[in-house]
Amino acid sequence: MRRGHVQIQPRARVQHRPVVDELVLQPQNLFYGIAFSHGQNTTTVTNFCHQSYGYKEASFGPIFAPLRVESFSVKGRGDGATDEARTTRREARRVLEERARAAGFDLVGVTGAEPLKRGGERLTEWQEAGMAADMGFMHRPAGLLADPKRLQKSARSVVSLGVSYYPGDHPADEGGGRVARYAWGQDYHVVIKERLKALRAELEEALGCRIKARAFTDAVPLLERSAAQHAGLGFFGRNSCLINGRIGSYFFIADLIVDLDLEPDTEGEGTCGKCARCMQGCPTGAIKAPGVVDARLCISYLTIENRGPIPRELRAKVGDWAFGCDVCQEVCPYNKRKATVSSWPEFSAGAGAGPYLEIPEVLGIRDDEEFEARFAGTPLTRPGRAGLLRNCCVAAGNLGLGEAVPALVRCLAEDESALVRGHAAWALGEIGGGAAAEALEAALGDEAEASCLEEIRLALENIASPVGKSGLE
Ligand code: B12
Ligand code: SF4
Ligand code: SF4
Repeated sequence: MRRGHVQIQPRARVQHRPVVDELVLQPQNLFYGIAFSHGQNTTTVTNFCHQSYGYKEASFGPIFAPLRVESFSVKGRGDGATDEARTTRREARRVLEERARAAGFDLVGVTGAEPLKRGGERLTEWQEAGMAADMGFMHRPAGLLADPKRLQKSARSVVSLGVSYYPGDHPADEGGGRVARYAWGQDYHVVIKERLKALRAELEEALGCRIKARAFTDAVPLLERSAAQHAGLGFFGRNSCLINGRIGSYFFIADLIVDLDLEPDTEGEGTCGKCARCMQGCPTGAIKAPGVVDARLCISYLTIENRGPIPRELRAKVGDWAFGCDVCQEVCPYNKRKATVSSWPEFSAGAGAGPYLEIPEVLGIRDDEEFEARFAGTPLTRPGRAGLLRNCCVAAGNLGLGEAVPALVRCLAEDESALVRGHAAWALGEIGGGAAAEALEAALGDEAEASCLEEIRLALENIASPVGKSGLE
């Protein structure tokens, strides 16, 4: 909706009201909007829209003395764009809902572009406690991450959209590296952005005006969960995920920051009640308090954003997760009852890497080119080749995967990345057996990197000791 103002003469009956009220139009009037007076003779209408769209009202916060205009004649025609559609924020909100649903979004909500105060405060506490780990993009000041206007100066509303990615559950006993559900299919950043761009174009057409918008999902420094909660998409669960009473929490949040005035939704409400299953079930104890996740301990961080080694003391707890983690969502009663399979084919298991990685195959990827060819277009490129191989080493070690030993031996001997060699050594130490011990002994003589030498020594000690091994060749 374009904004502008139009001068009108308060010729007929103009009643002063104590609160902002709607503008009741006579058929001959061209604009709807909020009227306020400038002294005796002039009244200005702002946020108007064209009558031909048939909107009945437009209400706004009190700016000046509010008026109820029951009849008036229009002197000017606003910003002159007479052919452009202008609609009230309520109607624009209705159109948004309709188009967003047609585009496949499961949840639609709107909030104003004001700073997210509570979210910003909680973010600051989280950062100060060191829980942002080394994610550079999460160390930005709360004033930036909590303020949509820092992303787009002309922002008036934040449209928050939810799209279910739930692809079903992991098949049992596949013995591979487990992939979190949100990453089974194609790269959601790309897929959703395309639909957001199309949605914006559709809105421009439907509303007959140009819309300045920033469209993104999980890509820009904004507290998306906080904005989505304000926009009514759901409530914060104890696992810190946003939960929607109708579809649970397996959904992405996508945003359109726009220069439109849209009627905002009421905040999302709900409760975990007495449940604390996620806090009890988290394998690493990462949920430190209700709604507070320490990224340093979270398997999702350790296997995706972390560029360094997975701390030795946490490796066993990572289990077979090779990319991300769903435990705190799997145990959630909201998901058990409400999760329904995504209607977006791009997020199905067949569209990307699927629920499990074939560990020996991934461990055989020796260079970035091959890695790109295998995983391009999926979220699994995020940790990079070395990061994903590191994760597969840990999963192999925890699964006691004898069939991965030859690939691990090659990683230890040949891989250019010290991160991979070190974790391969660890995995061989966990799996144990003659071939693993032999490869570790050989590597002890060949390895130059201190951190790897340490891993090799500890792995040999682990093999020598009968305690603490998770499997045998
Ligand atoms: C950094 C990040 C991570 C980090 C840190 C996670 C975390 N909990 O902070 C790591 C890598 C661990 C991670 C993991 C995951 N992530 Co992530 N992540 C983000 C990112 C980029 C920022 C999150 C953030 O701001 N964290 C800082 C903390 C302080 O913020 P917060 O957890 O949102 O906490 C808010 C609440 O405390 C809230 N709040 C305000 N008032 C109140 C009141 C109460 C009572 C409570 C409880 C909370 C509350 O305000 C805070 C600020 O918004 C967002 C995208 C984005 N730009 O927002 C995606 C995002 C949160 N991630 C997402 C997903 C899908 C995941 C995973 C499920 C992926 C996976 N399967 O492995 C896991 C879930 C782990 C978990 N339990 O959170 C989705 C979540 C969708 C949803 N329905 O909630 C998002 C929104 C991406 C997207 N656009 O869809 N993620
Ligand atoms: S994603 Fe996994 S590790 Fe992270 S908080 Fe949830 S259960 Fe814990
Ligand atoms: S598992 Fe229970 S406590 Fe955790 S988010 Fe779900 S309902 Fe809330």
